[in-house]
Amino acid sequence: TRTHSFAAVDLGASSGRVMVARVGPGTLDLQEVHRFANRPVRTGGTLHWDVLALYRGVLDGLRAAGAAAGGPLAGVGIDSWAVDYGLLDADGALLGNPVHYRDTRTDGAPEKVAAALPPEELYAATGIQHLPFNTVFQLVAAQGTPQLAAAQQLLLIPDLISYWLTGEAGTEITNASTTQLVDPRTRTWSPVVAARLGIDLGLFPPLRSPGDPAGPLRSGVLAETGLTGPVPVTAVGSHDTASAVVAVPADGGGDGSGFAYIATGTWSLAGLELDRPVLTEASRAANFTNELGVDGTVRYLRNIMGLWLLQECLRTWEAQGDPQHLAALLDGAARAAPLRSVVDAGDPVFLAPDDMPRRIARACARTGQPEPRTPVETTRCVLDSLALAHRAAVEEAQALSGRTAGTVHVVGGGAHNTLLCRLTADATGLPVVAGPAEAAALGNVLVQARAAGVVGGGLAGLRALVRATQPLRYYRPAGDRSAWDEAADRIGTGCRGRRT
Ligand code: LFR
Repeated sequence: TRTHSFAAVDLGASSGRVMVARVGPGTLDLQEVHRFANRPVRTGGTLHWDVLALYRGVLDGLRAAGAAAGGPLAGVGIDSWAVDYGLLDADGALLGNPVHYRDTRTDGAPEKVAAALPPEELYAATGIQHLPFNTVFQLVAAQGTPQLAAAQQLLLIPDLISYWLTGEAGTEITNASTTQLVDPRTRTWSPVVAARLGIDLGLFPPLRSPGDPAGPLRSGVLAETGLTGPVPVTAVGSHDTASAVVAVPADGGGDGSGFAYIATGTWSLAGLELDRPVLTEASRAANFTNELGVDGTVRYLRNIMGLWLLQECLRTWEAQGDPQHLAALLDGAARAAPLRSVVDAGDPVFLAPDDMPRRIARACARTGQPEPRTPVETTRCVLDSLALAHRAAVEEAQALSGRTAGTVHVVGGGAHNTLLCRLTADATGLPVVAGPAEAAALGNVLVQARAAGVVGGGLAGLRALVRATQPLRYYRPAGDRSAWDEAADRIGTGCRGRRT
């Protein structure tokens, strides 16, 4: 059988990569062809994304993709982190560098929004968890700035890259849902929310769904990358988490008990796939989100601070002249005393870039636990805390949705982290299936390949292809579950969201 080569552009908070996959019936073979750093830049007190450096990385990656494919490229798809955007003027020129969601410009914006639209109503209309950096808060924070006044169009990050590659503008729906301006029941904009907050929905180009054409690469892009046209760009689940969930290797044919997933990386996104949103007050209180997924699904999940906690520790130690090797730290952490101290991995004190080991130590002290003193102890504290937060999210998602999960799938970069996977199995008391690590890129190419008619089927069919082709690792839960209950009690997260 013939295979076709598709390129996936996957932009993460710390690095971007371009991957090429050979896809055909029974074949899914992914290769990384280019990886580049994503280094935010602070100017004038504002933290920005260096979006032109990212675009250059995309162009370099597409050139490498063409070389690796050794034939025509059958398509390109783009996914990235959510919520952030660039503004364009009437000529389509970018107005300023997109602002990073970890920037402090949204301080005070949630209070301003709440005054115009109470959180209960905002949740009932959008089903999106409260994260202080949601696009609504960024837009309200930007109200009155000359840049927003001059803007004719708003493009979310993957849509901006797509626009530069093709000259055609659209708003992909899975990522649009993270703006907190979309109604998850109708899967279109909520005019009521926008009107109440003074947000002009006319800034957004028309909505697109995963699988929709997004235009061919422009001739200038073909010339710059050495690719032979035409090369179609296809809308995929352009929110990286939406693409990652497509590639969860779950067995659709099961016994009625469903699966939970944890998409790991800078964040851990832990929850369930549903066919309709849960918009109850209990769900809001537990801060669960109803982001839109591929094929009409809902990603019912909670954001957990994720491996950002560890990345930011590594950056701090390095800056303090005490650089650490991740492999050695994880080795040490695996042998360190378990559950000595834990922190709430959902606590917004960890959101902004800053001295992470100190913030972790202080959080431990505040809750009457021993402060981790060495990098190994801090690493163990982070991983125990993440596993504890994974457990809470998996359990509460089931309780709030009335669905059950018999397996936990860990996809994304954390699937390589043996200790994190083992602790997640122990904490949840459920078997963990770890992999694929490059779930976002795989979900990206699978949606393209299906749109091109190269593979068929619904999500179950795409997932069967992932299961049959990608290496996976299995972890059986072990140990004493009551130790995790006791640790959760120390930080008061054991029953978060189950209180009403
Ligand atoms: C993960 C992710 C999360 C989103 C966060 C910020 O990469 O996309 O899903 O909440 O980044 O955009």
